[in-house]
Amino acid sequence: MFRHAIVRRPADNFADGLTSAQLGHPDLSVALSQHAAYCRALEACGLELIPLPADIQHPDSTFVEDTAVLTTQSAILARPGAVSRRGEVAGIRETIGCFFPSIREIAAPGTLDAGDVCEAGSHFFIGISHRTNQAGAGQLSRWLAADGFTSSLVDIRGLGSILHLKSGIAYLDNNDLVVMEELAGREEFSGYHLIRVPAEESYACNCVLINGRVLMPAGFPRLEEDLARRQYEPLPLEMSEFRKMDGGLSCLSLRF
Ligand code: CIR
Repeated sequence: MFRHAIVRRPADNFADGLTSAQLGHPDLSVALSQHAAYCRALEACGLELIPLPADIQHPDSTFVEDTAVLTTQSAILARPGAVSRRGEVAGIRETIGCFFPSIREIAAPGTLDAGDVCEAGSHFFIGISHRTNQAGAGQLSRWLAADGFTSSLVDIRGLGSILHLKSGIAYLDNNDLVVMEELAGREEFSGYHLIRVPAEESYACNCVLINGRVLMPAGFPRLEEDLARRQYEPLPLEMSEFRKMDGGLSCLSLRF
């Protein structure tokens, strides 16, 4: 059960953020209305929003999920792999300070983008990516173990198609794991019920279960039907402008 969500509206220079997607230039006004609709959806799921002001110093700062791993026990601040994103963490530290008495952090030489961290009940999958290195993953794994959580590493560096582990998997409930085709055969996921997402719908793997609803990107009918058939309640949201910046749906909020 989540109660809160931290969100940060896109800054005017949102389009100057990092991206490898070749989907064109994002339209700020469309991004703002998609962001507003996303916020309304979070509220409809019963979450109280903690809205942060746009941060012009950090064009990628709307992707708040990457800055911290929040568990039922503690908060671990990330150390983003992209230098241009490191400064985003300070604002999040301040925001979560009043909610989490103990805050830990990933330290150099470790790097970790929390978009590489997928919570699956009491287990966490940690992606080793071009943003998250072994040192960062190892530190996180030790902090999680101290709180009684297990974790395992999933190396995604060979997959050119995804930025973060959570671009390709999402844990829902009851051992159900949404997974992109390229990751479906991985040994790491063999104990789960896999909800396989066809290649043409891969972007929709990044969905998130919030208090009974599954927020997912709009325009991916096969996954939407599959989720509905499994008694999940999909709530599709337009994400086109965030996708242009390599952003998934989950990375627009930090839920706890
Ligand atoms: C970046 O490259 O860091 C941002 N433009 C997108 C980050 C998206 N984060 C995520 O999917 N967890």
